Amino acid sequence: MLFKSIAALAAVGLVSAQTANYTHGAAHLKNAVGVEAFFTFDLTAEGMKVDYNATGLNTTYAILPQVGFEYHIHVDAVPASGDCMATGLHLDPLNVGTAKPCDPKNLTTCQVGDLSGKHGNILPTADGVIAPNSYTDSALVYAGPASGSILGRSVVIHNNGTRIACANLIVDGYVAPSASASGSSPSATGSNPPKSTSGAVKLVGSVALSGVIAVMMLAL
Ligand SMILES: *[C@@H]1O[C@H](CO)[C@@H](O)[C@H](O)[C@H]1NC(C)=O
Ligand SMILES: *[C@@H]1O[C@H](CO)[C@@H](O)[C@H](O)[C@H]1NC(C)=O
Ligand SMILES: *[C@@H]1O[C@H](CO)[C@@H](O)[C@H](O)[C@H]1NC(C)=O
Ligand SMILES: *[C@@H]1O[C@H](CO)[C@@H](O)[C@H](O)[C@H]1NC(C)=O
Ligand SMILES: *[C@@H]1O[C@H](CO)[C@@H](O)[C@H](O)[C@H]1NC(C)=O
Ligand SMILES: [Cu+2]
Repeated sequence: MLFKSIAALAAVGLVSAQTANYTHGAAHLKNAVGVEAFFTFDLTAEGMKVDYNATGLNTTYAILPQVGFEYHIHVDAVPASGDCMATGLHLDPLNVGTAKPCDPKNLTTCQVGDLSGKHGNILPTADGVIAPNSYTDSALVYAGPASGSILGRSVVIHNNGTRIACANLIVDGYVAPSASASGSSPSATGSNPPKSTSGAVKLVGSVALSGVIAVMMLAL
């Protein structure tokens, strides 16, 4: 029993030790009719720096050109089929929901994944170009899979609600847990409350080492 719980702690710690070092991720969206967008996510001392640019968001798409396009981090990865509808809801580990619109002046009203709600819609020029731009968002983290991190997620662009392009957020060094590893799936957040394991996952670094040592000692 003791061994089991220490082993579990060590496993959690190991996951955190691996995730603690992630600093760079990127999503490259491309759809069948010429929309192409790049988003990069770089961890800095100030928070997550998001850089982006896009082409092809022209009048073919701009149902509401004056409003531009919404985009979000969605909880689930894009399946092999490329179906953006399969990416689930916005990343929302604090369960803010969408009943009230996101007020960028009061971030507690915004879902973590609602990037356009917090930072504004992307507004293309008449020829469909989004010039390179960036901002820093400290709500975005590369922490453990159950903590609302952006590991294993996707980026989706909408046109007046309709999902027009999506891509996985590929994080350097991160390999998504296999489908069989149930319970630690990145899709665990969404609009649901964070899983009860999320507190444990926040025990990072030192716990990993002490847990490993404890297991090694017990195993002797
Ligand atoms: C994380 O970074 C530290 C310091 O650079 C390094 O020693 C460690 O091996 C890295 N861990 C992983 C899992 O890459
Ligand atoms: C919109 O972009 C697509 C893809 O680049 C292009 O084929 C089309 O001609 C463009 N339409 C306009 C009105 O610029
Ligand atoms: C758009 O972003 C990608 C990825 O960061 C970059 O390689 C590319 O040069 C950027 N395009 C422009 C026009 O800046
Ligand atoms: C921010 O939004 C929350 C949730 O709706 C609300 O309780 C709080 O009063 C708001 N704060 C400000 C300063 O408006
Ligand atoms: C935008 O979406 C809303 C809600 O679905 C819909 O009522 C409206 O007609 C759409 N606007 C356009 C210009 O298609
Ligand atoms: Cu979305």
